[in-house]
Amino acid sequence: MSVKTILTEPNKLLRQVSKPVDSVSDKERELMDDMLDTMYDAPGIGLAAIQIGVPKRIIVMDVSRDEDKKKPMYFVNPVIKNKNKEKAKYEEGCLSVPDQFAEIERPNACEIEYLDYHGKKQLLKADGLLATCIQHEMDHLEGILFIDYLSKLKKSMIIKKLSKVKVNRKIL
Ligand code: GNR
Ligand code: NI
Repeated sequence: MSVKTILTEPNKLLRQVSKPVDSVSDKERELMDDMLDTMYDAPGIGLAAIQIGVPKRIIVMDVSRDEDKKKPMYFVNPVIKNKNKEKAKYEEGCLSVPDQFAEIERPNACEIEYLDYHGKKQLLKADGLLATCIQHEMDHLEGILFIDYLSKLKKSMIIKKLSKVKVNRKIL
């Protein structure tokens, strides 16, 4: 179990499409453990494997926001089966786009089929924050970031800011 470095925009790896996992073995479970450590350390409510540089279709989440009652969730090869036609707006942030937030509109509920920590097939009905977060994470598997939904101007301003922050970090 260890905390990994989270990649931040601009970084080409974040734009890679992640590959499906053949089967959930100890190697994948070790990765999921590291992802969960990294997510709690950040702290965040979700993390996709590509955010620590691993292009596999694996996501961890915990939307419980309760230090004492942790509810880790693991998703391998998730597929959205059903999206609600109704939309909801939610103020989103991303560990790979540090300190930037924007309201993003997405289907307010969805159904996801996936393999769990033990490789067992599961179906989950999600709404509210859970639905928002799983859709945000599944975008990462396609190389999509929430800033891609903003206007060209807003997006380029954010990327410019993040590039400057990176340069400053290297100098200091
Ligand atoms: O920690 C996170 N919070 C969050 C808030 C609103 C919508 C999505 C998220 S996911 C984010 C962690 C992250 O970047 N996951 O990829
Ligand atoms: Ni994110």
